[in-house]
Amino acid sequence: MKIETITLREIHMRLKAPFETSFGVMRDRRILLVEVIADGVSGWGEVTAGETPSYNAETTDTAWHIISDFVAPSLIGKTLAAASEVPGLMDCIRGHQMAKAGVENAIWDVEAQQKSLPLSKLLGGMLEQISCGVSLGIRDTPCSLVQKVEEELLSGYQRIKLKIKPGKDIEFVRAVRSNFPEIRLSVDANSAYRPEDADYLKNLEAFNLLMIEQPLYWDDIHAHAKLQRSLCTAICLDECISNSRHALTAIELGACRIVNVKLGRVGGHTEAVQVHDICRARSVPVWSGGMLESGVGRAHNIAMSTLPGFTLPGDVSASRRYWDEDIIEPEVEVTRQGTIQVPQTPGLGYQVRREAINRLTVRSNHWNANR
Ligand code: OSB
Ligand code: MG
Repeated sequence: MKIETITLREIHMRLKAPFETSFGVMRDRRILLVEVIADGVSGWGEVTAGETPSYNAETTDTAWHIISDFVAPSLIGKTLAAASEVPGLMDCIRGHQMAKAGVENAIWDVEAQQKSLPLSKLLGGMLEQISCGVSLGIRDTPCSLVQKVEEELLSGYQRIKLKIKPGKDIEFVRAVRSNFPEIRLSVDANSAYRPEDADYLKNLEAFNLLMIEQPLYWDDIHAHAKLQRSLCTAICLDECISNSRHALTAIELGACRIVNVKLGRVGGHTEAVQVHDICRARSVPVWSGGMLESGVGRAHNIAMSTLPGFTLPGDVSASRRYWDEDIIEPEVEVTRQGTIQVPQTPGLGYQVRREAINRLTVRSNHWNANR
């Protein structure tokens, strides 16, 4: 396939409700969308960077810069046999996985359509429905958190993840666990604790958690290995894993027993499949994280979640939990059983709503091979 045009757009979308994590509050999303046309076929990808460099080092603006000045110029006009060749063409760009993933994933959408395959099948996925959980932001009181959990359980979600930070942790988890003794429950600290908190974190062991996600430094696998030795509860790494070598390191050092796979964080579908394969070969379960994506990023997460190692419910939930109006149709819906039906039509399997995207666009950049 020949990369004929690349279009980069920034769209603004307001979340239905603010989402609070240990690193801050997210409400007004500035999302980059990438459209690639190759051999006349249009494919879409989403950059999952945040507005601030607080989850990892990337932001909407760094991704704009890296795509505009390096990624798009290195791909425009190139002829590829497959989307899996894209990482090789971007070898000379260090880091910036989220920027690169937005572009690479659009090319995976193109390849799937060219081959008349659902993207899930092209990636090697088997599942026709995936299991869904929800990630709940930090709240003011344990009581309001319990109410929110109840609402999500009534919708069918199979696993509840609570965001925590020091002081907004034990009492909140205790309240949820005592009201719902049987549910699959996990917590995510987004790096809010320090190795000295190891004894304090042991207080969480009373709540039969499925996992504790990324308790320590965003970039320190060794610190997590030491902590995992002192905890019975499984640690799941998110921020620490930027590629499949990190996943291997973390597993071999005993830094985690579960891995969160995020397409943006690891640089796209090609690397995500490799993370999956390394974990699966070592019987380490994986699941799809989320980054408050629009429908485009969500559709990519759904396709990835069909690989056989995705044995735990992901943070992949219904469009309506995030947006008054999503940019794909149909919107992503979750069944009463807490599953998403994987589309079986070619490519992403959802239509991109161009008129909505045009309305939400605040700036764009365009590359054309013939100009
Ligand atoms: O750590 O998983 C995380 C959102 C923004 C940044 C980091 C994280 C999250 C979530 C939300 O947990 C998951 C979602 O519902 O998209
Ligand atoms: Mg996380």
